[in-house]
Amino acid sequence: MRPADLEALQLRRLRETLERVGNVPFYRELLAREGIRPGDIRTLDDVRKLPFTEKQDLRDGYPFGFFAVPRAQVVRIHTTSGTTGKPTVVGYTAGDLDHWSDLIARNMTMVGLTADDVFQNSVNYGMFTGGLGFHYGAEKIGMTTVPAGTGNTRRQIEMIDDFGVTALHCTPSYAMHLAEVAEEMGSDLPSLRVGMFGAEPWSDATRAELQDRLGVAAFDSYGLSELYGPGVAFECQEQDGLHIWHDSYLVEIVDPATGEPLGPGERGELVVTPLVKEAMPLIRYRTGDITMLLEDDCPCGRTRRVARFSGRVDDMLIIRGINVFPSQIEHVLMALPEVGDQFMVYVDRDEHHLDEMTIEVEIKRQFFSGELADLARLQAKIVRALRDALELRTHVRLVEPGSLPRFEGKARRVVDRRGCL
Ligand code: DLL
Repeated sequence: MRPADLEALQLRRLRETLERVGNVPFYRELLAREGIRPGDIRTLDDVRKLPFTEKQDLRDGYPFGFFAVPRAQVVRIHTTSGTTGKPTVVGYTAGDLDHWSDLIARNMTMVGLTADDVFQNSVNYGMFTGGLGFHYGAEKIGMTTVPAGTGNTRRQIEMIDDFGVTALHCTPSYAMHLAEVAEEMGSDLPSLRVGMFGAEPWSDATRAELQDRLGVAAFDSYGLSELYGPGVAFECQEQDGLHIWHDSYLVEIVDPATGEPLGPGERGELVVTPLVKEAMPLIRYRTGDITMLLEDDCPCGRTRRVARFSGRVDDMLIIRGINVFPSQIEHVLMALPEVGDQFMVYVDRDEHHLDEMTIEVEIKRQFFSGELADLARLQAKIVRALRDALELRTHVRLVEPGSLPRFEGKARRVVDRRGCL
């Protein structure tokens, strides 16, 4: 689309969204309080006149308080994968499901998949949006779809081999585990060529490792249940930033502390106004996810991208006054050749009320010699690499390969025990 046509479409859809949220008491009251009418939105920049919607607002509306259509028109619900309290419920009309699967189909087409591919969907098929979301997108482009779900990893490897699976979708954590089990089984998965990984942050070092061990081109996939699920942003074959479907999502990056807009190249919180959602339209939804708009155009010819996500605003650990994202730790560890696939991070407060970070790191079998001097040298090397990147002294404990937990869905690698004293 020409940029002017795209902007006109976005503006029209933004106004329609404002009309639709009028059916939700929360928004009716909020917009009345702020004195905003749909007619006040004359340009796309006017979106900044609108208030944000926060995750807590959605929680307060549990279960169906944010539905903008009668319940009879809601044909499916999913929930967010929060760990504490009640989840957020998301509703879909038949039109929403059609639009959502269309977005996923576009993403898969963007990375070169067609009806000739065999697709294995190795994520949870329950309330998590990754399962049914990718499933219907894949069927829409006519791929032969294997609804594998998670678990029974050896069987998953057999299916990839027996069915000639060419494209795989799972979390990067589970992809690591699949690679490990395939190696144990002596299969190098010759049919696989595309991996679509997402639902959690992962680094370029992990990408390099997955591409090498699974023999795929690995693409990053981003989304969240509140905005349908996966399909909000996706990498193209350049593997350099994620494209957003601007006909469906209006994006802003804001300073998480002040809410003020940030320009290209400035990292902040992604705020999204979905432009086509019917059952649960939202205004300026604060995703909590940290990224930035990229300045240059992508060689693929599609416009505007965001950088890979460095984590969530609320994932950031503050250790002795220093901000640390778990993704930075992953980046350092995965770039070290001796380090295996898995690590865990523990944060404690010592008797002097100082924060201590301990990182358990699995070492690759060939480096786990049992020679104490070698292990001590390796431990010192890891401590140094972490200190250089994080500007923080950490404790590193080397552990045997296979001893840390494996994750089938999203990994939970950080255990913050500071509140437990
Ligand atoms: O994780 C939807 C999804 C499924 C995305 C499959 C991609 C693939 P939720 O369970 O609601 O939805 O969790 C959404 O996960 O706010 C981010 O914090 C995180 N997240 C998702 N994708 C990425 C990614 C699904 N590619 C939350 N990089 C989001 C970093 C991600 N974080």
